[in-house]
Amino acid sequence: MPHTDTSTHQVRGACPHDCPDTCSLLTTVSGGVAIKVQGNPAHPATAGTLCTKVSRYTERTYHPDRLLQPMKRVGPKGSGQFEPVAWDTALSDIAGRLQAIAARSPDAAQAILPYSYAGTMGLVQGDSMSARFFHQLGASLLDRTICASAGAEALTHTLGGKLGMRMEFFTESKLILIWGSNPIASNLHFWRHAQEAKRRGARLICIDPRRSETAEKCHEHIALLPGTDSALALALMHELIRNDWLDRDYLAQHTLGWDLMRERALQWPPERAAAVCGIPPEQITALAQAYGACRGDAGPAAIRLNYGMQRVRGGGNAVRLIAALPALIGAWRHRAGGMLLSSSSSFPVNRAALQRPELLAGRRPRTINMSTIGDDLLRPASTEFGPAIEALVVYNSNPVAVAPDSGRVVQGFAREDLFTVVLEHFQTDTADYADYLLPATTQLEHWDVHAGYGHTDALLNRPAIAPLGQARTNTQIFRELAQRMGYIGPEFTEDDQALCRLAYGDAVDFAALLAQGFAPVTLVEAPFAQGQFPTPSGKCEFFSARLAAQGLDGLPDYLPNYETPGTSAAYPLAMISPPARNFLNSSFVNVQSLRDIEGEPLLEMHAADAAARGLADGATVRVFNPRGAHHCRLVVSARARPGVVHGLGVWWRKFGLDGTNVNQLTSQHLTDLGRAPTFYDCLVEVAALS
Ligand SMILES: Nc1nc2c(c(=O)[nH]1)N[C@H]1C(S)=C(S)[C@@H](COP(=O)(O)OP(=O)(O)OC[C@H]3O[C@@H](n4cnc5c(=O)[nH]c(N)nc54)[C@H](O)[C@@H]3O)O[C@H]1N2
Ligand SMILES: Nc1nc2c(c(=O)[nH]1)N[C@H]1C(S)=C(S)[C@@H](COP(=O)(O)OP(=O)(O)OC[C@H]3O[C@@H](n4cnc5c(=O)[nH]c(N)nc54)[C@H](O)[C@@H]3O)O[C@H]1N2
Ligand SMILES: [Mo]
Repeated sequence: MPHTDTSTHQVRGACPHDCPDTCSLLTTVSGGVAIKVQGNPAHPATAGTLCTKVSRYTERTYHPDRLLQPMKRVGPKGSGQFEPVAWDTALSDIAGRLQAIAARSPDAAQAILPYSYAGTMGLVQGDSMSARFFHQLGASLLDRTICASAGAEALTHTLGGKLGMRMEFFTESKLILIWGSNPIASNLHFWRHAQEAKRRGARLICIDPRRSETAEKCHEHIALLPGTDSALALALMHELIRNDWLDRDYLAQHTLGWDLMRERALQWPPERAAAVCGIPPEQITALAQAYGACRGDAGPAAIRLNYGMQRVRGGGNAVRLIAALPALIGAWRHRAGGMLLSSSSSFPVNRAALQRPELLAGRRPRTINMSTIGDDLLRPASTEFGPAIEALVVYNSNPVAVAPDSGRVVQGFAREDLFTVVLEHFQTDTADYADYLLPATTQLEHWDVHAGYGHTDALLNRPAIAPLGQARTNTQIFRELAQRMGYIGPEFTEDDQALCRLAYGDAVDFAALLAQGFAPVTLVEAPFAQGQFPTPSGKCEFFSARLAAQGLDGLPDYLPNYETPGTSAAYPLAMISPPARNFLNSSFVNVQSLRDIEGEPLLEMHAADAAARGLADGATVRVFNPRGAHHCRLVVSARARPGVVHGLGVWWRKFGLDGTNVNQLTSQHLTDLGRAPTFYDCLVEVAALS
């Protein structure tokens, strides 16, 4: 039917992407078609601006390659050949396949694995009806470690949760350490506050192996080797102690284990750390002086820590040490002092109401770590592992592109005996391996409610347009699967608006969400000014009895990378693979206007490393290590320091020169805390492609 609706109106929504900014969106709809997506000027954290990616949201939504009907595999596994199939046929067949596995024995459903991450951060389309469905089924549980769990666990064991400074108060800080974070690319709305602080006279110091877009705009850049942040933090403590730049009163009242921490830090003079970090010792002493000078009225000093620095073996310990620094100088006394990695514990989300874990009814399915999906898909049945994985249902994630050690991941997905269902917007690298590929709605087409991990406002997303083609919401797909499986409880028929209301219950004003699209959660301004850390001791825990009880070191320490620069003659270069600015993990890689900006998969390398290998700028190179090889374009760049190369991610493999991306090189080793991947702990060699 042709559209008869010719009106133009604006709909309030929320950006669904995995980014600390969680913007409030205004979508202009004309004649039933979304014609523009803008930042909501009424939302203080968004302030009317969006990143380049999300301002292209209509290009993504109406992309000619959008999946608009269910598809069934016709070619060999992985060939990406499909034919259209009716929804009813697809859903009945999928339900039948899952039921046949589950029917074999009381715990046979563990052979089914749901695999999802944060393609949408929406609490409803993220994991609500899907979780209910898999709980009722008794499928394997998923350990969602791929991004943030090392840092999350570290914060919990130090400060008591994913809590910290409020983003807007960074404008009042006198010194801002931007540590393992590239806000211009990945946290744009924070950068606004940092710039305002700079205008008011604050000093900005960036700690990052790469001379990022952000690093080049700070007053100083400390280009340490990847995975050496703990050594730097210990040496900072050393200098603060040696010079007595301490807030002794704060340490005495509000911290636990200071004597032990002090003793350990005193083993780290700047010269020792400098050798580990690959930087001059003077840079460390100057940093300590700047930080120490911010005690009392001369401050406050703030740290914007981000996830980039925890993707290495010792990532958890590094976050523990950095999160402990503000206590040494009493920075938490001020609302503009302290640190922020994630604010997500500030949100009173009722996950149990959304996900209904009680549907497990006493069963205890095993948990599979999403970061080792490569190995786990290839594991045979055993008493330790349980049954081999026989069926995989993927939604909100693109593991074939984003999970580490893709050679193994691809081998697993290519198993002819694996039954794979993928819910997607596009035929991604993962979708290529589907047996059934189901078209999902985008954020413009469904209801959702959001928490964030940068600012502290809850958001509501109203649908702006009707679902395109035959696309269905994730929730609707799981409601219909549940019905075909014979799950008749009322929890399997609840609609999306009801689920939106459940997410916060009475903890957030839903009327405000409906009226303006966002509502702040209630918080104090300076969370730890009087201590009151939500740890077991109520203090900032240098020493964690909980970690010690697990047989781990109760005190944080420097743990060298699994693949430490300088330890391998064959693979002398450390490779990190932070995001390309115009992609969001592997999302947007297929949006032409954004891919045109990024060009092609690139490897940034310092001129000295290029010269030593006889490589010229623009050469096609082979990047390799024992796990595999990846071909891409070399950029000889001042962004790289000697010994470190940057393979900007996360490209779709199918857009790569040789059908791979950087994850062909990354490993399945896990972090010290949180069982997270170690994407930036990766040695490689680079050669011309002959
Ligand atoms: N444009 C864009 N924005 C994004 C994303 C995206 O893909 N694109 N991804 C989103 C997601 S899911 C996340 S988790 C966040 C990620 O954003 P961040 O948490 O900021 O993490 P990264 O971008 O991985 O890395 C940040 C910086 O850390 C540096 N780094 C790498 N290794 C080390 C190290 O060992 N020590 C130190 N000190 N620095 C290191 C990198 O060079 C990079 O410049 O951003 C979100 N925002
Ligand atoms: N080498 C390297 N690898 C990395 C990283 C890195 O820095 N370097 N970063 C890591 C990090 S921090 C993260 S968070 C992970 C991210 O990995 P993922 O969470 O897998 O994120 P994306 O690659 O963006 O893929 C999300 C997919 O979900 C789909 N999607 C979005 N909304 C919906 C929806 O409503 N319904 C359905 N069914 N699908 C939807 C999108 O189309 C997209 O294909 O990647 C990790 N991988
Ligand atoms: Mo992430």
